[in-house]
Amino acid sequence: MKYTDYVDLDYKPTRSDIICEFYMEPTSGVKPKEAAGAVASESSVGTWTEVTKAPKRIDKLAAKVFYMKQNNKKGHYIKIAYPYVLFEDNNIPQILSSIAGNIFGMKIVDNLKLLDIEFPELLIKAFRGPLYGIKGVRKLLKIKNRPLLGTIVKPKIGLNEKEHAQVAYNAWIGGCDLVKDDENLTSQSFNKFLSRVVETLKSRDKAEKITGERKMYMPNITSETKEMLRRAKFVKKQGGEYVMVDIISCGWSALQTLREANQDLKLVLHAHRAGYAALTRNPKHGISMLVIAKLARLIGLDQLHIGTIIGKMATPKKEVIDLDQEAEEKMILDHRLDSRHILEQRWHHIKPMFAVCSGGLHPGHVPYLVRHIGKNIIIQMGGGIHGHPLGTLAGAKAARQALDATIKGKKLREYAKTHMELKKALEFFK
Ligand code: CAP
Ligand code: MG
Repeated sequence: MKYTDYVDLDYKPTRSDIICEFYMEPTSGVKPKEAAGAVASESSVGTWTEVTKAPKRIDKLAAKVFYMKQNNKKGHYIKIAYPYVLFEDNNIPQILSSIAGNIFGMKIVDNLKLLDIEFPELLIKAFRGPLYGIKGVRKLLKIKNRPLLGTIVKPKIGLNEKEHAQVAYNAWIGGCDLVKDDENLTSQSFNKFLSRVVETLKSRDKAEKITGERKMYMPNITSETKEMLRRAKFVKKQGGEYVMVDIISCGWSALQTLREANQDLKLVLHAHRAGYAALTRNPKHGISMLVIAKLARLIGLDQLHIGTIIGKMATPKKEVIDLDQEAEEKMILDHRLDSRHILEQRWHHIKPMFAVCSGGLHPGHVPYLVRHIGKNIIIQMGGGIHGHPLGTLAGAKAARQALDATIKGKKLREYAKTHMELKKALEFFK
């Protein structure tokens, strides 16, 4: 088959096809159909030249470009349908090696970005999805429908175990529901994982007694896979309910192993996405955050950082939170659009996932986040709490006051008149 044989704009995908949408820029001198066919060929059964005497039946396994729309002078949106048999059930690495593998490096395209994957129910059935999901987390925390408030212990690195536990304690007493380790804190010489977990869970138990609220600690287990499982088991044994993992650094295979182990561990899995922007940030090349979010939900993490639109990390608005018209139509293809962000939309048996908004946030941002992303979110502030002029305890109080005000429909400035910590925060974080 020649590259252009992989293009069939009359093809109607079957219910069992996997459908991938790409943004593609053919290299100069190459016709769009030739480039699109090359992407479909290389990501399914073909290569740069015909294979002599290949069994004819293999042509039936070829992926098909069934949609092409020029989007600008060089760029095209293309959709490719892949026969389900090309993929192995429950094997994310293999799926990505196909539809997100060699094709990014092909000379025939100058740019290529995998924007979305629509999985058929046949493939979705092979995955467990989140163990807790939004409902399970809310039940655990006994928080019915307001956003959850979290913080990241700061300084992100350098505190010893007791100092870490003290910062966490102040954040919980001030009003945070969740406290997490930062993405690059694991088990360094100055702060060993095991003793940090013991110290911080002791603080957590004290904070629960004093506040009468459930408080959760999310220790970062990111490490080699077997070690990660050992650390998760330790957390469970110590009475912890959560672990956090850097999903991009650990890799999809490790996440699938962790999710399998979690059938017995029954921990809430918090997905930090450090490193994601190496894949997603270039709007013309790489893999979208939407794809990363779908894979994380399919595998079965319970909570995922998705950006904040307003914070310090750049997250193109339409990718995961505000679906634009075309994206909304696409969403309706595989499930009814019944919410504002992809992680909580209905998806066969796969439970909805909590969206985590974090990165450069402070109490003044709370109304905007709730207005634009809804209540099924976790609002996390690191510097926005520990950078408060009166310190962590006041910072956590200010964040909780901002959340209380928003839920009560009160303007922050109004509420700040009777809540000193929030007043200070609004003055300080301009
Ligand atoms: C936030 C954070 C998170 C970012 C990651 C940080 O701290 O701890 O890792 O939120 O970005 O290290 O930057 P601040 P994202 O609140 O002090 O910014 O959530 O977009 O993946
Ligand atoms: Mg961080």
